[in-house]
Amino acid sequence: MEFATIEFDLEGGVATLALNRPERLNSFNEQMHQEVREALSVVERDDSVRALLITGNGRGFCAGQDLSDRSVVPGAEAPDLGSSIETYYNPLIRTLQRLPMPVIAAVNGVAAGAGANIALACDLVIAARSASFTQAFCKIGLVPDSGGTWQLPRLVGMARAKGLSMLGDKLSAEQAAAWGLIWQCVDDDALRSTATDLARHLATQPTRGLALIKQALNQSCDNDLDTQLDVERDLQREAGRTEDYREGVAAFMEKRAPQFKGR
Ligand code: T3D
Repeated sequence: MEFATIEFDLEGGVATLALNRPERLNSFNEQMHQEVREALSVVERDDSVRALLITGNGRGFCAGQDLSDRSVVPGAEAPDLGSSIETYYNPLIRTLQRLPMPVIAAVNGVAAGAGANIALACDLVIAARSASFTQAFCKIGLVPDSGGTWQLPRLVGMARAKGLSMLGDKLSAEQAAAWGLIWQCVDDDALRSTATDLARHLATQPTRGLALIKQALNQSCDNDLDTQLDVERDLQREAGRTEDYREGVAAFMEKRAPQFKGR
């Protein structure tokens, strides 16, 4: 598929989506929102896709909203940012959470504003050592969006969530990994291969089981233990009915490598 603002590729069960407006640090304009949405709808509909990798081209991962699309000249009517969030950012975050497969963010450079929180909405975040995360919203009078106010306290605790959100300082990839904000920080030249290897590995695993793990963990933050035990029972019931579960047990008993199909 041909796009102007992203690169999108399907190979060996892995979909790779690279944000591709490097001259603007891959910030989002409407066209990029539309194209990302279209690519993700392909991922959602295509049963052969078993892992999604999101990255950015150039020296940034994503700088959030393209601010040059926001008219702030004196006398201009204030833009309805709520409408932008409702139309674009919230559906994007909901899609990433809903996708029944692991979503990996390979953060190649600065991730700012919504760009940081789109990365954090992915299931596994790997960042290059030179990358950084900034909740840049406060510097222009805005509130962290794209799920930032939900993710941050859960990932790093309220004290750090408030510091990150109210100061907007850049957090290095190393610090982000040390704080548990992300899964892993790797050397710059190893980012793409590490993320691709991980995506390829996951695409050979029991994908439906992984999707159920994602569902269980995403729900857990809002549930008490009793409710979550019920969630686990129901999802385990579903997992136990998959072909991959049967294959996993059979392979274990026969002392051979399993061949998972994602069914
Ligand atoms: O509006 C709505 O729809 C509501 C939703 C909002 C969601 C949001 O994401 S709001 C937050 C928007 N993002 C920001 O506030 C971040 C703005 N960018 C920065 O603070 C810095 O650029 C960075 C910290 C990300 C990186 O700094 P640095 O020094 O590495 O790069 P730079 O020189 O600032 O940027 C390089 C170029 O990209 C530059 O263009 P130029 O001068 O070379 O022609 C810069 O203007 C451009 N750029 C970077 N970020 C944006 C951008 N252009 C438009 N929009 C951007 N967000």
